[in-house]
Amino acid sequence: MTIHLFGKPARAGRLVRRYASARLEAVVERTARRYLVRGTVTGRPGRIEVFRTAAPREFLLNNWQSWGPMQRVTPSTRFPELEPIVRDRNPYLFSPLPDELLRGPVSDYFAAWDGGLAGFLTSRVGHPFFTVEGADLVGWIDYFDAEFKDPMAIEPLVVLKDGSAGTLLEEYGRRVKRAHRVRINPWNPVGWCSWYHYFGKLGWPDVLENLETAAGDRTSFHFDVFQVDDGYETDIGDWMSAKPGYPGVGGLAEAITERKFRAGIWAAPFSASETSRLFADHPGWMVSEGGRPKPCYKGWGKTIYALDTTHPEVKGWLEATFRALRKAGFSYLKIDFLFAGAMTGARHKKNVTPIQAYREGLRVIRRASGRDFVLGCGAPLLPSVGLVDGMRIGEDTAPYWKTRPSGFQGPNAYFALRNALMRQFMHRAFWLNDPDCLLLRDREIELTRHERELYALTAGALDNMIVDSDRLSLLGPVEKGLLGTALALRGGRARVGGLMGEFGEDIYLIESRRPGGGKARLAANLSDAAGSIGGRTIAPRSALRLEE
Ligand code: 9PG
Repeated sequence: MTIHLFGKPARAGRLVRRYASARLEAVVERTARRYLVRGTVTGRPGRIEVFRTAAPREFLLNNWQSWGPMQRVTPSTRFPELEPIVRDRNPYLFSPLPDELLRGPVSDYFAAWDGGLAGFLTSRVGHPFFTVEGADLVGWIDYFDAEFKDPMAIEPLVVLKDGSAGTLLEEYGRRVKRAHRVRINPWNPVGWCSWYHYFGKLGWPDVLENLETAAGDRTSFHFDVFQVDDGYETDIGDWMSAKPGYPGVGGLAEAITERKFRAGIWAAPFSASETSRLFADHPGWMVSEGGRPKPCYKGWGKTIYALDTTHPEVKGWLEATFRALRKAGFSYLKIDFLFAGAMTGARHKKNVTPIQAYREGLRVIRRASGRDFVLGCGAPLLPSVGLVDGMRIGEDTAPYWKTRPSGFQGPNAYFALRNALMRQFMHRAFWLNDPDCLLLRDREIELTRHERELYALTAGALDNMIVDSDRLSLLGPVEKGLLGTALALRGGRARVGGLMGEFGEDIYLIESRRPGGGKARLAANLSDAAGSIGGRTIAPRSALRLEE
């Protein structure tokens, strides 16, 4: 692989580059199997080319945030061919980069293929990404319009060769872990979440009913945490104010902790809706453009603005809000729509990149949350490493496999599960992976029994977080048994084979080294055709446990 670094053939040693308005100094270390590039930049670098090589015929592309895909692409894959999650209304959701860059494939943070990987180890200041230019794969760091008076460390780049894409991703994961000194929370949660049965219509009686059911059968449900999702709050931004019919945010936590569960709550802490009290009281707290709050995205039928996390009063408010939630009794905090904190726009602090601003906000939440469990969602991935305990690593699951009965194409169980397989290398390296909820019910659902089993067993074999989202009274012995089986599969060191299509399109093999020795193997067929691994046939959309 011929490599160019900062526009010239790569060689070990020091290098200096002068740009129109910036200066870069770097050190390139080289060993037989890798390059490591570190350095500093001063001035106003804008978008700088770091890396260039011949584009591989196929590679694994990664999107910058939780809900975006990781998927196998070719250099000619066009951006709109990517997963059809609701991106039309909210283009910003999928990238902090301007539209003209998004016509071809854009891979954020890293690109991996059989035989090679190029990946940035951090995103603390800049946004690192890869594009395809003609026949080249090009790695960039975007510094937006920030200016650095003093030398600023660039995001280190590692280039690895020799090995399958899967093996190289695991090595990249270990290096990212080391670069952030990540400490993995010893508690790998098991819990319940309200969203995928009740969605926004969650009422207080629903909460009580499920609490009673969970508390009444602890041996089947095994839940440590009971998490109330979106639906309890009066508006986006007003997190301490529960809807009429609820006993208040404090009463909600109390009802849960009284029944000896950890209480979990959902919030979108960097978002404020146009109708919220937060926005009415503090329009000056929002990221702005032309002196006015800049709309960030549409949601809940409203315009949503992004909080300026560099503003001292916003930091004070974030700190106070999370301390208040914990004081009320919550100790599991699902923080969602976090990408809003990294929107481009004008902020109180000048000369910070959107990524620095995002991390300032997330650090406040991390500090205010102490040792309680923080679950990131809708979050820029690499900038969050080291600041959250768990992370959603795919888009939302759904009570149907690919298409809604209405024909609507959007988030679905298939995309969610595929991302969990693709991003397994992040598990216990970046954080604990949240593959999104298990849906086990056999009524009020479009998933077949095999599809539900496939999801649950895969999440278990991957050793991921396990959170069920059902009306619990709908679960019978079979469904409860499946939850138990999924949980029993956890606890091993799991790796995924098949990321480059080795076993056929959308067929994966999970190999899990058990703590006491021995290996468990699960074949996961996400495709619509039968497949085979080691002579065993695996039916479409189903999982098969292979003997040790
Ligand atoms: C609550 C939900 C759940 C879910 C989260 C997140 O693009 N969109 O319009 C979009 C809407 C909702 C969404 C993701 C994307 O889901 O992932 O688990 O908490 O919010 O509103």
